[in-house]
Amino acid sequence: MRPARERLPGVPLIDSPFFDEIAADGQWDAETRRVAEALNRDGFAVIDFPEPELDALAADIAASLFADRPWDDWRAGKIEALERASDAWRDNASVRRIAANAEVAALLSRIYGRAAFPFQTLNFPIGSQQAAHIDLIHFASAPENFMCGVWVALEDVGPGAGPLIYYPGSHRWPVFYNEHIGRPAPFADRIGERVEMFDQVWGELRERCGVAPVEFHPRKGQALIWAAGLHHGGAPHTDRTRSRLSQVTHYFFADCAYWTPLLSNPFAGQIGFRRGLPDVRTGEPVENGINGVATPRAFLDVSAPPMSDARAAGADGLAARRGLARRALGRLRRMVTGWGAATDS
Ligand SMILES: O=C(O)CCC(=O)C(=O)O
Repeated sequence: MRPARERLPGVPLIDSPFFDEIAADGQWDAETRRVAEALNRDGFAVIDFPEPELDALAADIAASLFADRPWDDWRAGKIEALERASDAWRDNASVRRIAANAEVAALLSRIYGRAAFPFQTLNFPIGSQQAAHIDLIHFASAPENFMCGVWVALEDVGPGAGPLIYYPGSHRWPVFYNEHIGRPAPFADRIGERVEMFDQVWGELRERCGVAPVEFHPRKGQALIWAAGLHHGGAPHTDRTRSRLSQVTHYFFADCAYWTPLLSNPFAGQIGFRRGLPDVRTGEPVENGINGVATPRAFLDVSAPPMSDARAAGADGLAARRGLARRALGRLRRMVTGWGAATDS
């Protein structure tokens, strides 16, 4: 029989039905195996973030990203939240250095079986207080589950300081997308429309499964890796004498198509592919493709979620989409077969 690692190249090793054999085959060092087993079993793993300069990076992030937030108003209860910093890696070398950590990428690559790359960062000055959710509705891959988050505490986080929460084992629960919950795939510029439908079904699922949330109370420098399907969020930040400086870096893995289920209904022809997805380490875009075959541009075009103003402009949305589809399929056919006159460009 083939070695267990080679049987399903399109399934993350930590999700493989042959995981026990993979974990026991001696190719992982003890720490890699511990992390892989925790992710396989629980959907999360805690590590010490391998960055000797973390204190200095944390101090720089606090000063350069968050010093000018209205802290006094928040502490006095005049405002409910302080804005997080999205994709600060583009301008901030400390955020980029944490996201680009080579040891973390190597660890993730070993346990998933494909090369990991960071594509997004979020930095928080206080607890996100985000309702529990799964990242998969924002960040999906085909083949599936080649995505994870690495959340690192840039200071000690205790009860009351809006800690991260998670539901152990929830990465094994079924994953629901628009088509399962009856949510129409929205226009590209209305991604948030009826998103509460997901909150509702996830809440019902958690109640049905009877799993209680666990708070993560890390010391500075501890990190939690979560699998794409793990239900997680942020607890209320009740102690306003304390901040909750932290960074999450989101990772995908090589040789996948990357898409946004919130914007998609694939078999109705709408797929929110992630185009121009950056590799944080280089800033270069990562292309969509599977098994070494690039997703054809015409397919990316024809399945792209339309903007709502396609209708407002007077065009019938469906007719516009059909015209686009005809032109794109013509291009695709010519690309594949070399057949067909170039009459439709
Ligand atoms: O930091 C938190 O409280 C939650 C972050 C989160 O849910 C995410 O990045 O997906």
